[in-house]
Amino acid sequence: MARCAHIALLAIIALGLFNGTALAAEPLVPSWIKNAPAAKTVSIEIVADWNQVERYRRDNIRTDIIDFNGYWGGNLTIIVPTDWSVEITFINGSLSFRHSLMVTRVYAQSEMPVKLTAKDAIWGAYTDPPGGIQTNERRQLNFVAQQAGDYFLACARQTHLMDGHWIGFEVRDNLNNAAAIVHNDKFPQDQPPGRP
Ligand SMILES: [Cu+2]
Repeated sequence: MARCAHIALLAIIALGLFNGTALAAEPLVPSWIKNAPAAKTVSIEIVADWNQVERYRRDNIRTDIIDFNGYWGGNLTIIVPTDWSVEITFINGSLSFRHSLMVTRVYAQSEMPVKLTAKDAIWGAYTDPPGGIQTNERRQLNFVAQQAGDYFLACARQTHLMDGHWIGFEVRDNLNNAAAIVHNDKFPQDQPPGRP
C-alpha cells in the first residue's frame, strides 16, 4: 500500500512539474530584436512610451504607465548571451515626456533610488543625458554584455524607475541568441499588448 501511495504521489508531482513547464513563458524573438550570431551581436530597438497613444485612445485618459516597447515594471525580460555586443537604438516615442535608458543592477521596489545618476550605470551604459532625451529623439547605446547575471534596463529620468519605467535584462551563458520573455503574470489583461 505504502509503495502504491508513493508511486501515486510521484505521478502527481510529475504531472505538476509537467504543467508548470507547459505554463512557463517561452523565450521569443520579437521583430525589434535582430540576432547576428556569427558576429556575436544583437541589435535591439527600444521605444519609450510605445503604447502611450494606444492607451490614450482606448480610455481617453492618460494612464500612469510609462513603458519600453509596451512593457514596464519588469513584465518583460530581454535575455542576451554572455560576451555578445549589444547595440540598442533608443527612441523616445512619448508625446510629452523625456526618457532615457540605462543598464543598472537589480533593485527591489523598496530600495530604488528616487533618481538614477550616471554612476549607477553598469558598464557605463546609458543614454546621455541621464535626465532624458526629447520626444522623437534617438540615441545609439552600444556595450558588451561582459558578465552573466540579472540587470535592469531602466529610465533614469526623475522618479521613472520607482514609477515602473524598467524592464528586466539578463546576460546568460550557453545561450544561442538574444530573445525576450514576457511575464504574463505581471501583465494586466486589460492593457494593450506590447510590441510584437
Ligand atoms: Cu522614463
